[in-house]
Amino acid sequence: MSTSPLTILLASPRGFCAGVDRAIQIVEVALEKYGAPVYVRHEIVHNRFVVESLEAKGAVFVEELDQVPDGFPVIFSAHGVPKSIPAEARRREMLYVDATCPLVSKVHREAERHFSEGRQIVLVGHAGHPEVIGTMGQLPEGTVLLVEDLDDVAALQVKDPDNLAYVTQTTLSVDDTARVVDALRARFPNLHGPRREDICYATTNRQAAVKAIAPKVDMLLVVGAPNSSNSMRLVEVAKLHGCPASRLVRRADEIDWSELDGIGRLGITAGASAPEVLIEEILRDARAHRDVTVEEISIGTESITFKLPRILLEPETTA
Ligand code: 0CG
Ligand code: SF4
Repeated sequence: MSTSPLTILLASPRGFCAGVDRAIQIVEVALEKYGAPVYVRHEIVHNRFVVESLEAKGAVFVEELDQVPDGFPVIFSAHGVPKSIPAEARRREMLYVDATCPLVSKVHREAERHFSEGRQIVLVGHAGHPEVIGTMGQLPEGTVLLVEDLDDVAALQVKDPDNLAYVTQTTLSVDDTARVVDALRARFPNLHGPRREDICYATTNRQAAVKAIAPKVDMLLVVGAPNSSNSMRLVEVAKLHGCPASRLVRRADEIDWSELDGIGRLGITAGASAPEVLIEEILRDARAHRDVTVEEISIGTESITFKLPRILLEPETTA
């Protein structure tokens, strides 16, 4: 059987970031330390494969704290939680571990600092995303104004234009956010906030890697989940930078290889919550259908790692 050649360009960096790595490790270490079940509020990261692997080890995923019975440990997902959640956990004397990414916590502290300095805060982000709910929930209800796009900036009503600060979601499109922040600065020249935005290194690097590959391929697959903000942004970036035939795939079994018959060059990347084994699965299937050559296109390396929360490192005290 002769198979036609397919060149796969693999983006690098791709896949797990330091915050995702840490969050998954938190669940694993908590399971070892406390024993199953350990409850997790919201998907620890936005990936079904990760969630199901942890479920197999004894993690139980819920959406709200009131679904966790008294007396069991609970972990908060990497996306962050409103202040009311740990407050409620303390009230119920629950043992909780916060797996919020340190780069999301940094944005929470920025928002709090601006608020304590008397500024009103604008959050650039996507309504309804758990990170946005968590960041807004760092401050009293109604104090953070959410803007999603340029129209929202134009319509924004603020208390005092000279006493305004902004923060952003960490997983946005770098280019779209630059436009929104420019528009904010144009309307409010005394706007306080980061020089550019609060988009994390992982989001920035994965978008840059996609920009390097998109113009060179006929189709680009982003391995990730539809509720993963950073993954969905990679699909958009690829489409805007030379590869209109870009799409999200959750698993290898979603790919119909007969549809790829005319494709000679295929780009592949993965969102920050998608494990590398899902890419390996796709490469294995690709080799079954085509004569594959893999080239990795790297725009740089990442070396950042985050420590586990202290509570997991301390020996368990017995009464
Ligand atoms: O990209 P978002 O914020 O939706 O999260 P995901 O779980 O996909 O990845 C990084 C984290 C946390
Ligand atoms: Fe942290 Fe960025 Fe990873 Fe989110 S995508 S967990 S902010 S490093």
